[in-house]
Order: sequence, then C-alpha cells, then structure tokens
Amino acid sequence: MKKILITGITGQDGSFLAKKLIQQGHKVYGAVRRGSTPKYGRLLHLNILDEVTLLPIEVTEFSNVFRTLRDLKPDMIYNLAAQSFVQDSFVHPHLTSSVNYLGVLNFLESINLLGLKTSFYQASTSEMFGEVLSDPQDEFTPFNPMSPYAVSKCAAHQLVANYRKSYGINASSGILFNHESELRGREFVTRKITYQIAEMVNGRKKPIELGNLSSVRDWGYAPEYVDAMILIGDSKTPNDFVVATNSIFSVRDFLKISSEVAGFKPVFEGEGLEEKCIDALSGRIICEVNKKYFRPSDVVYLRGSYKKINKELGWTPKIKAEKLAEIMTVFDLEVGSGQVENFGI
Ligand code: NAP
Ligand code: F7E
Repeated sequence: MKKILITGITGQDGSFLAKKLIQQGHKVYGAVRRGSTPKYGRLLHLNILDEVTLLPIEVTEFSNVFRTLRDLKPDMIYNLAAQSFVQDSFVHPHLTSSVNYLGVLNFLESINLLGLKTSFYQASTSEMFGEVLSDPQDEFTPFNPMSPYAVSKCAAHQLVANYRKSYGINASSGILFNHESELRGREFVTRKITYQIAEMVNGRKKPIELGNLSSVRDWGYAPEYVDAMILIGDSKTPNDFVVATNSIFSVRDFLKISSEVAGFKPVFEGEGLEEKCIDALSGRIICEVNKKYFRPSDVVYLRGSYKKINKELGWTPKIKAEKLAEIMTVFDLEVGSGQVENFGI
C-alpha cells in the first residue's frame, strides 16, 4: 500500500484516479483548495468521499506545499491541480501561470529540499503542441503553444524534465490529449454539448451557442486515461509519454452524434458565424455559432500517437469519440430525467 497525494482531486481526472487507486488498496490523500462551498460532487458521485483524506492545500503557497510534504512524506504525488480551461487563460494569464507553473515548482523544490524519495507525475497536455509542427504528434514533436495555458504547461513540463536530470527526482509527465467523461466540467465543449442537448430534450427553448465547430480534437475517455497515468506513475524509469487515441473528430461531429443519440435529426446549414444546426424533424434550431466562444488564438487540429506507451507500458485506448459522445449524452439524459443524481457536476 502506497501513500499517494493527488492534487486536483475534486476535478474530473482526480476523482477517477482516486477511485482506481483506492480500489488498488492505496491510501489516498487529496489536496483541496478552500472555497466558500466545498466542490465534492464528483467524489460523492463515485462514492469515495469518505475513503479519501482531504488536505487543504493552495498549490501556489510554497510554505503550504513544503509543510504538507514534510509532514506527509507521500510515496507518490499526482499533480493534477490546474487552471485547466484554455479560454479562461486568456483572461487570467497570471493566475494560470501561478497555478500551472509555480505550483509545480513548489512541489518539485519541496521534494528536493526535503530529500524525499517521492515520485512525481505531472499532468502535461497536447495543448503544448499548439499549431502542430508534425502529424501525428508524439514525444518528439516540438511544442508550439497557442495560449497562456499552453505556455504555462510547457514551462512546467520542462521544469519536470530539469528536476529529473539535475537532482535525479523520479518525475514523469503524461502528455494527455483531450479526455472527457460524464464528470467533465460543463464549460468544456463536449460536456457543454451533451448537457445542453439533454436540457433541450427536457424543455429548454434556447439553442446551444458554440464557437468554432470545425475545430478537431483527438478525444478519449477519461477513465482509460487515468489507467495510463497509473502505468506512467508506476513505471520504474521516469519518462514522458503521449496518451491519445490517434483518431480525430470535429466539434461539429460531436454535436451531430450527441443530437442523434437524443432523438434529433441534425442538419447543418450556412457557414462561419451564420452556421446553424437544425433538427429536420421539428425545424427547431439546436445550435447557433456565437463569436464570443472563439479564442484570440486557437488550436484547431490535434491527433496523437500512442505508440510509445503502447509498446513500453502496454496501454491501448478502447473508446473513441463517437462512443464517448454516446456515453456522455446518455448520462446527461439520465440526469435530466432524474434517473441519476450528478451532485451538481
Ligand atoms: P479539472 O476538472 O478542471 O480539475 C482541476 C482541479 O485543479 C480541480 O480539482 C481544481 O479545484 C484544482 N485546482 C485549480 N486551482 C487550484 C489551486 N490554486 N490550488 C489547488 N487546487 C486547484 O481538470 P481535469 O480535466 O481533471 O484535468 C486534470 C489535469 O490534467 C489538469 O492539470 C489539466 O490541465 C490536465 N489535462 C487535462 C486534460 C483533459 O482533457 N481533461 C488533458 C491534458 C491535461 P476546484 O475543484 O476547487 O476547482
Ligand atoms: O475546447 C472549441 C474550442 O474547451 C475544444 C482542457 O482539458 O483539453 C482541454 O482544452 C475545442 C477548442 O478543450 C466551443 O475553440 C468550439 O478548439 O473543450 P475545450 P481544450 O481547449 O482543447 C486540453 C488537452 C487541456 O489540457 C485542457 O486543460 O472546441 N469550441 N465552441 C469550444 N470550446 C468551448 N469550451 N466552448 C465552446 O462553446
């Protein structure tokens, strides 16, 4: 049994990861930041709130991180805490850099100063590839970040490699492509679509408003990506791994599948800001484009290669975007009809 600290335990990945590590028999501690209302919806949904020990940690406070690691001496840290919404990073670049870069520095520096044997996993991201310089993207693809979020994650990624080389810290990064689930935050485009489609089935009148429908992602299923994180965290030699499905799907494709699963017959009309998705059965507008959801600079295409993690750690993705859209839509329809409680996630 290992003593494992997960930062970002209240988020999508943190909660799925905690559940799997508990099932493996580990003692799980979760870093949570103070807020006026606790955000334990995902831990409640997975029925693990009573099985994790929550510690109040603000990752941007060095002394808070240092003292926590000095007292806890965890065997492993999964560092998932982040300002993770790319669009918000254009509005809050300082906050994003602080949490996503200085937060990582606080953990690595504390491990080093305290001389701990703690292993460290960093949540790196496909956003670091940005405007892609080769296709598919793998561990050798140069980074070309397109947002303050991506820049902060590139800096943190390089810092992890630097502490590994300089001080021999057992630190790895998983470069994860987009992964979604029933527990995805509602501001991310996949869950925004499935949640609002379910609302439309249940009486919502307003169309969904989206930004760039042509944006393409390599979308996978979060519980499978958490398996990859555990394999990376457990591997004897620290290293970096891309985690992806190697398949692509556009926002438009995702909206189409989700609408069909909910019983609509979506057809797309018009172009650019005038494009609309209409239900051919009823004539109602399912979705309109609104320029407020476009970003100052966006990543419009990503497709990852999972060859390295497949060869070295035996990981393979099973669920691709089409199935993912179905799983998420069915879940949100069940939430909408009261069959499933989602604790406000
Ligand atoms: P998420 O659902 O947005 O969760 C983020 C977590 O970080 C939440 O628990 C949040 O706490 C916590 N957090 C934010 N600021 C904090 C602070 N200052 N101090 C302490 N905790 C803080 O994100 P996710 O989708 O699970 O992603 C997990 C990690 O993987 C993130 O680092 C993200 O950048 C990275 N990543 C995600 C994807 C993806 O597709 N999901 C892909 C690649 C990399 P609250 O609950 O209090 O807000
Ligand atoms: O956007 C487009 C948007 O916000 C996906 C985070 O987990 O994955 C996530 O970042 C695409 C973009 O995710 C809307 O412009 C169109 O091109 O769901 P998203 P993301 O930015 O890819 C990476 C790997 C992470 O690391 C991040 O932490 O969809 N899009 N219309 C829209 N996006 C949003 N959110 N809302 C729209 O209305």
